Amino acid sequence: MEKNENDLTQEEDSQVVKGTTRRGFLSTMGKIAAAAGLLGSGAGMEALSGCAKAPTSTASVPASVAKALVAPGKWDKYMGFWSGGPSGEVRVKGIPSMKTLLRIPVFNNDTGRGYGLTGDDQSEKMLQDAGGYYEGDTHHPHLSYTDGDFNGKYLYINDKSAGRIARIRLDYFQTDAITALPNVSAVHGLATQRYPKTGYVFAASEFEVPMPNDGRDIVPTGNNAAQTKNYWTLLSAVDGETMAVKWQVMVDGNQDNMTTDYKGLYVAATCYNADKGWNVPTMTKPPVAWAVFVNIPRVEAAVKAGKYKTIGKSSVPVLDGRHGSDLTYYVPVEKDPHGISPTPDGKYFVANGKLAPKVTVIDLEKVFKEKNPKDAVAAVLTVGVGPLHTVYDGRGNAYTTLFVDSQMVKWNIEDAIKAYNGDKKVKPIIQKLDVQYQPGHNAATQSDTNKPTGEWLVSLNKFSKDRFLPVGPRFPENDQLIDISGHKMVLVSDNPVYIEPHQATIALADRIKYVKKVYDPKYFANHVAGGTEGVKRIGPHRVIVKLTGVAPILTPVYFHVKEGDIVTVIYSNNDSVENLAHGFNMTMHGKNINIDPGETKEVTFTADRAGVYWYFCTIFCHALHLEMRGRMIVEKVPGYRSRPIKPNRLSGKPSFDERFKDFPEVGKA
Ligand code: RUQ
Ligand code: CUA
Repeated sequence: MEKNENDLTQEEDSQVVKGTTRRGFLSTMGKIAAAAGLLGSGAGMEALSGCAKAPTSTASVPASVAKALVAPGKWDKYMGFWSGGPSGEVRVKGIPSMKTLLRIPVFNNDTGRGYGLTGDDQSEKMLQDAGGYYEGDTHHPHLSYTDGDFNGKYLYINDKSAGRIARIRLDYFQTDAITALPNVSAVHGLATQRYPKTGYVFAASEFEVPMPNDGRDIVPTGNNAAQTKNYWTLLSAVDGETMAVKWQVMVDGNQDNMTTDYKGLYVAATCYNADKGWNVPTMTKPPVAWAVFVNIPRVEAAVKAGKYKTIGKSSVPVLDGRHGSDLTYYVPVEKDPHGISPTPDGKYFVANGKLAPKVTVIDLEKVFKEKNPKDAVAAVLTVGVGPLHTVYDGRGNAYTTLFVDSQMVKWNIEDAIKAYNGDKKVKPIIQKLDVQYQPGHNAATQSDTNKPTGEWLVSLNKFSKDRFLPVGPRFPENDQLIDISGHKMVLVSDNPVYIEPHQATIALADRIKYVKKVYDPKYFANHVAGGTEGVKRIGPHRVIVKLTGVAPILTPVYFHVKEGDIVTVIYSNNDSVENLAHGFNMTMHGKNINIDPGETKEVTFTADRAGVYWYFCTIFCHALHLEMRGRMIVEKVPGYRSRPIKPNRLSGKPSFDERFKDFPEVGKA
């Protein structure tokens, strides 16, 4: 990273400790925390502020900090959905407390939740059917809509690592569908139709590839312009209910982020790398790229009229939306625009310049109408260096992250338009607030709807640097909570986060209205009723074990199989009590699942070594939770070549490399 004004020298650092720089925030926070009773003693105070003496108790708790405290037993007003980057998951948070409520596995393997390759059969199959990858890169979570506001049914998320999108049901908060898109290699931007409802889920593919990508268009001499000229990206539309791919539009450039309007007419994607470069100099050379608008009704009409092609083995209609098509409209934006989002009044899209210190306001009344797309630009405003994403408070103001400047800038949309039109009196920029450090996305309460509440803003900072106790070379990121209810933004809290959220979306908790706390067993065709448990051989090497859990009783407590049997355990949690989950772990077979109350799950493994293997409950469910266990007895089969015991399991050799030579021996440090 280049050094910027927010990187502190040692001298500045000591000033911070004394509270004499603008970074005196640290010690201010200490006073606040002490006054709020968050720190038990002067010693705690010392750790936070670096002051030897505890401050006097005259400091009062700022209203913003007090407002963000959610007392024990109380609930947050908002529910936020965070992506997890290469962790492949989605996280659910309470806002303003910033407490993480749940992690939802999506494109990953999660041994805690028993999801994926080492988990239950259904999630493993879902990932297998969508390409067979057990990792993903989640960036952009978007909720489903009715009439421009969240309807609480679904959350959708992209996978940048394999051209997939997934859906999470918001009754059970679990991933229920993954769609692999044809002809694309990476989905970055994702957006849901806001009106009249979702409707379509749109996916913007980022990395250009030959179409189809089957070995054609490969120039033997390696990376060169002649080769990349034949690469393309597609903007895909998926039905949000059936998760079927409906159509794809080929566009120019490579797509980045995307968004939809509040009338159901347009989806637009920003583009960087307008000239199809293949390395940093060639990708960043063009001074202007664009936001490409796709006209949804026109595409639908073209599909109906059969004006499309198909690519390779896929039967999905692909329409040509490259320059010159009447399906698309390319609005120029300086320089390599990144984030794009609709103002809540439905009038504009704001595109953020990334490599230009500017935001571009695009008038939605003028797209597809002005002959020259340049004339659809309502304003260009210089905001600061590295603008990436913009959100709104519903009072006419926008908040843009400045990655390089490490700031959040608040600006007024109509004033920006007036200034652009020559009004010298207006000052569109209201405030710049330092954030710690390098923000990517931001998220504000209900900002993604036509009913923003303008209460809280979160800055999703990519670097935390000096903000937390050191934990080795892997730093947490820093999500900062900011009060935006007043004229000025006020920083309220720092929150360390694990790798690596991109976007978040924050809904009033009452919008997420279908939440269920137990499963109804009748939805499971394979439900195991009490009294029907048992072992059944259904083939020479195929065994089904029906199991039930009712805390703390597991039935059966043992079963016999033969070496080489493929065993499927069907486990019904027959506790119908809220919050009473069981786990099922088959020792030394690499499988663990969770079964929530009322739920039935299946897990399949090969009993490939004779012996006794205990299975046990992995969720602390009862005072006799430890006793909730049983045995799988695997009988020897003469001639069967069992799974070998790996030698390193006996030697327990530590991993070792040169860097540990410096590590002090215990007692000698
Ligand atoms: S995009 S900040 Cu996917 Cu901005 Cu990450
Ligand atoms: Cu069931 Cu622990």
